[in-house]
Amino acid sequence: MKTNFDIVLKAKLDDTSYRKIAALKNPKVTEFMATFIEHCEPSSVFVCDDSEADIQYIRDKALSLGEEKVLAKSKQTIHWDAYNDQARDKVNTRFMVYKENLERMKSLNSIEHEEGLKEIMQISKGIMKGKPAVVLFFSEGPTESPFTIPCMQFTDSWYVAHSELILYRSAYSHFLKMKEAEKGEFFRFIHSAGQLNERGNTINLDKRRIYMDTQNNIVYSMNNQYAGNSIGLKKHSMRLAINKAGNEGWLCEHMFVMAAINEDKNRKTYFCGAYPSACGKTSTAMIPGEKIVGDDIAYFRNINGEFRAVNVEFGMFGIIKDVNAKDDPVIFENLMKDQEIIFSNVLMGPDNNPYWQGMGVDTPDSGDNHFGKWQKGIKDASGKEVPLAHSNSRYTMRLDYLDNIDKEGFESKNGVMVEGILYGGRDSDITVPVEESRDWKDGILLKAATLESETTSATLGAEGVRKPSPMANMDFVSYPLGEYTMNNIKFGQSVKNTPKVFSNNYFMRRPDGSFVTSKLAKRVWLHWAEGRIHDEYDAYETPTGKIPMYEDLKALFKKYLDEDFSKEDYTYLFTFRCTKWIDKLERAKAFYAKMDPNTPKEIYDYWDGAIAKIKAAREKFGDEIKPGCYQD
Ligand code: SPV
Ligand code: MN
Repeated sequence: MKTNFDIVLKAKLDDTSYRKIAALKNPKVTEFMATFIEHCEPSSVFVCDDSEADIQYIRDKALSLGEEKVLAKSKQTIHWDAYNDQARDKVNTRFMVYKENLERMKSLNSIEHEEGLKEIMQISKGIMKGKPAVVLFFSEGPTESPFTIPCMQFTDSWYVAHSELILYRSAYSHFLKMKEAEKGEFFRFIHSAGQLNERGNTINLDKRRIYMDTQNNIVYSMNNQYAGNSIGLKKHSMRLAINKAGNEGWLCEHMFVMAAINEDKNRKTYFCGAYPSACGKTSTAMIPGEKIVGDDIAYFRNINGEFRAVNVEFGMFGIIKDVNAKDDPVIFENLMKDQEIIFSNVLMGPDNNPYWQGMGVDTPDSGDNHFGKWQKGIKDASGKEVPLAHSNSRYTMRLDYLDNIDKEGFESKNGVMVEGILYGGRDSDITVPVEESRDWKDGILLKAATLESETTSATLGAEGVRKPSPMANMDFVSYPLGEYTMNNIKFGQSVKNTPKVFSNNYFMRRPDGSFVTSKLAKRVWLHWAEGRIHDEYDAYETPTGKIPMYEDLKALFKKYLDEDFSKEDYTYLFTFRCTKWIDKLERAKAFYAKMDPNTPKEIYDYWDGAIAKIKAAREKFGDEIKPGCYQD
């Protein structure tokens, strides 16, 4: 260890922590720690290994420092973020880009590298003064596997540390075992919640910055606490991984991993799925009767020619709004148990229990929440009524608490072989509930790249506006969209068992505005896709893919939901709407042109080909083509 680093570390680490770092014999770890100890000036630094004792130390510290409070059930805790720190700060999240790449990264929120570094170093100078900090080691994906990305987190938030210990696999021993050649290859995260008020919340939100250096694999996150801003291992790491994957020929996707279970046929088929927020991602991963591997982030690798995926995470950071006994029985039941869960930004009632919107129980009229002392009807400084919990309030929980977890897939070092990919958007009148793509490229360009979500009454602004959301990944794609889309195409074509690609849309409405099917119908669409993968159903052609036949769906509705699916609903749901599809493709073209002016011509040519095909179909069969009435 360099002597000056050694002096810095010895001044802030006790003997045990110092020995843990020395044992790693990793100069990059030492340098990172010493640099930010000197710069951020924490009062001490605790080094966490993989032991239960260390993890308990962190849980206790989050409580004694007031970042979390114990709830009525003693293993459950609650944490509040500042009133204006309740979601990802998109404006202040930027990529640090070297001058020569600024043009290429123009449409992604970027800052010139030197300028960004100067700003973030200024903001973080002495930011941890008087606060104890902690250093932790994690793995994205299973440890010691072909998927592993080792990560190091340095933070002064013990809530962040605690959350990460629930959400990721601890990997101090992985770092211990690293071979010399591997020691420089890991992601580094430095975070500070900054100065706190008496409630333990970040004061200097105007200086909230999240700066990502994808070239050196470091993320600097300052003056925030909301997990999407503070937790290095989640969306910061994801942006670094997307870039790394692009350079190395694999993929990091904003997807769940799950297994569809066909009991009659005794088979298990793995699916991954991307859905923009509020389009059914978690509820698809949690369909009753199926099995979950992960709900948010997946890595895909070609392993011996197979398309294989892992869930990057170990836990879930789920939206709690509308989780109730009826709609999400498995999660709800777990949230009611006395087990380790961090509730964030919900209400702590007078009985010290957590309460949230859409919980399906009577909720108290007062308590403590992200606003402070809360009473029903209370207004914030801008005169807006404060709800009992924020709509982005969450629970942080290990996945292996769930009894529908697919242990085999969850624990597999080589991931699972994926046979189906689902891209699910939200629109009330275009995309059919399930449609299979002709091939992989068609899937990426017509299903993934054209994904859209429609604004609802729950979001600000006008209702019914279609917002493009390619691969449901736009907030995290860390290099130009056209290149990323081409890498998606290439990856699927590089494997032997290219998965089948399907689109989903759970939100088709009748002209009177009512939904055509119940929330449970997603199980039927999934099982039709499962059957197609195993060559079981015939399908009708459409200009954009293949759709189910009525008799097959009728049988599936009966089998899985004991419902009689009517021919009228089928025809309405699966009608191909030519003009609407043409408009959708035009929106995708405009979005790509805006987001990446260098999008390859190949992509636009493909869409123009699809548009020409739909126009020809419209000529021949009319604007609305009923299922079975289209021919190529
Ligand atoms: C998402 O917004 O996609 C999330 C939550 O999974 S956050 O951690 O805020 O990104
Ligand atoms: Mn997510």
